[in-house]
Amino acid sequence: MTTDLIRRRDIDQIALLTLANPPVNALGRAVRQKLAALASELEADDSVRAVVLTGEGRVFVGGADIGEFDRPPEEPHLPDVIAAIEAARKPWVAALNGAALGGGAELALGCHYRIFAKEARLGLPETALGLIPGAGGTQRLPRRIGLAPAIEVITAGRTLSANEAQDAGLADRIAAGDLIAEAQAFARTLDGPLPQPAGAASLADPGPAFWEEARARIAKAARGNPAPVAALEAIHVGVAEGFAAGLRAERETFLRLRGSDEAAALRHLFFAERAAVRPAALRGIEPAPMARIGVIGGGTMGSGIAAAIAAAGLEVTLAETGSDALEAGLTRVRAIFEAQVTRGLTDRAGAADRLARVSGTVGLGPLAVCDLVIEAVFEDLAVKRRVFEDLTRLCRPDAILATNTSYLDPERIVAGLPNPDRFIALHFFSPAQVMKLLEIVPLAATTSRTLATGFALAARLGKIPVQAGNGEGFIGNRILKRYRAEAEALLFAGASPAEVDQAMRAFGFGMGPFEMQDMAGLDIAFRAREAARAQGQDLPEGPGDRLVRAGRLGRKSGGGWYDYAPESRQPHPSAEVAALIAPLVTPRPRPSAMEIAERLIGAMAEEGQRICDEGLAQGPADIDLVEVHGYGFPRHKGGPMFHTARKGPTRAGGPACPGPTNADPRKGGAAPT
Ligand code: 3H9
Repeated sequence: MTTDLIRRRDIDQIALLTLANPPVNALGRAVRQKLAALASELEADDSVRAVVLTGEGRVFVGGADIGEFDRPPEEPHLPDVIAAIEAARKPWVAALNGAALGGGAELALGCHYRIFAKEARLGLPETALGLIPGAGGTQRLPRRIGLAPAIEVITAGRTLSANEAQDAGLADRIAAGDLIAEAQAFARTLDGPLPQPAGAASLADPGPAFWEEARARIAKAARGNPAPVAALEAIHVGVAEGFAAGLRAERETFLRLRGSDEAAALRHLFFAERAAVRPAALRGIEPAPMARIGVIGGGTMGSGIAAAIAAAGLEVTLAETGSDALEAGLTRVRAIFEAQVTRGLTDRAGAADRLARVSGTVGLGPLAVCDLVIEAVFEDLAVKRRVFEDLTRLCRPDAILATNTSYLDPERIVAGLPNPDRFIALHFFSPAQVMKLLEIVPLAATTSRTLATGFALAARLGKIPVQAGNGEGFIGNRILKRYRAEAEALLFAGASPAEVDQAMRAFGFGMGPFEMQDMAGLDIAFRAREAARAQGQDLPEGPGDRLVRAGRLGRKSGGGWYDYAPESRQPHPSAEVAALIAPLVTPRPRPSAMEIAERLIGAMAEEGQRICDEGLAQGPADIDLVEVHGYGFPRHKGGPMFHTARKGPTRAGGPACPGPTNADPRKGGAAPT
């Protein structure tokens, strides 16, 4: 009921308003209506001297209701509600019990005073949704904390802790104990004139060079998302033309971006990511404990998985076959933590704590005490099978045993072994301490408890879990195979590797398919094709095969799809490759950059649709999550399924997936694609 969305309780002439709109006290229409009504009611109520505004639960206000952004804006608009509060003759004190984000931060900025709980924080993450703050954030924040810090908070979506907010002059105090009691006591002391509103301050214009440098730097970091630069422009208007003009520019830009493809794509991912973390089918199912985890194999993958586990605060034992291999694995783990210190992801003490949670063992014996063991050894059926035979003898019958295989059939790895209910495939992506994606593949006998443990591990490690059926390449590598085949087909149509790569960079990928193959090495996929041929599969000889046979394995051999000067990562178009491809080209109009990108994305979407039709993915949104979090698909394009459905099929046979919508499927809307 709307009357419950904000509770009012008056004590000693101080009105306490508690926003109670779970899960995050979002400022949906009914909340805005209620807040606007309360603002005028309180203004007229002579029994009230001051107002304390807080939120129920762990969040102050998580922002505007993102679910409303697919509909036209509805009155009362948030900027007007905030303006009414700011213009009140009585002091409003925001008591920040938790995160104040987006519209929540703007609401707090519109109040006359702000008191932070220790764990409270304030941020404007709108650009991550393809938007800019739309209720005064681009104008009030710079006037409160200064231009340069505000530009960083807004365009990079950085969140300020309570201490940082206090240092920046945003927090009037940080509560030492009971936030509400302290805020009420603070409100009782207020009887002088109200502080000047943010809009009364003007900002010195640092001049054109400042804005040009900022624009270039922010555009580069945004990688195709137009929102951060648009936020900068709104701030600029406010500096150059004043507060009122800045607010008008902000509102206009916010409304324009709200309807953009990029914002729709980012909202789609927002809801898809949250749906992926808590699958409805596993609600109420208790996962196995994860007090101690074992990882077998100290190579790049195993050491990355061990580092990710330790970084999440869990104990991990890394097992190898010999002491040299173990030492090499532990050295890799140490190097990962050192790199994290260099990049500011943790400090020295944090890295030492992480390392202290990693132990090593030669042989599998000490893994007997583990609740969960993840195997990441050489991609060879017999080797992996032996590991699982040993583990089933060694571990408790209820310990969860996972394989990290990419291409082998996990059923064959564990066939006939006892207690098959606890086997599962957990497919990490390299580097595992960085990549967000975790494909979770239940086998025929896997129970819900085992599956729930995979999801619980993902949540603990901060990964995005996607459940995949047990088909070759699961979801991601199957689409990758198709993507690469289409990229080669484009060569036959007359495009050069450089043109294909350039088109995909322009689309928003960090790297094109040929550069990527050169970096990873062409020989791995070649060996897989040769193995398939040996088993009788009819795979025609492609240009990739010819390159490997000519000794061009990628960067590591000095040449692949490109030439590389010794010690250089810089690719140069290769005459040898051009000569090799030339006889295969069928003369026809060469594809444009846009056609190249659309063909490659279309191929991904087609394969994704097939995977859905075969029941190997839970839905198109999961295909998008795999591509965005595992393969560098640009976030602001939403993933191949979202992009293709929004643009419509571009060629005959394009995927027939339902049109995308951002309605949250769990709230009665259609599925988000
Ligand atoms: C904005 O404010 C624009 C304004 O500038 C201008 C307006 C004019 N709306 O993340 P969680 C749902 S743009 C609707 O797992 P946590 C979420 O889908 C907004 N729903 O929780 C999930 O639903 P379910 C700027 C929202 O405790 C549930 O809440 N704000 C919203 O780990 C729990 O979410 C942001 O970008 C929302 N705003 O983290 C902040 N937020 O339970 C976005 C969440 O059905 N939100 N939901 O799966 C967050 O960052 C986190 O949710 C937060 C809590 C840190 C608040």
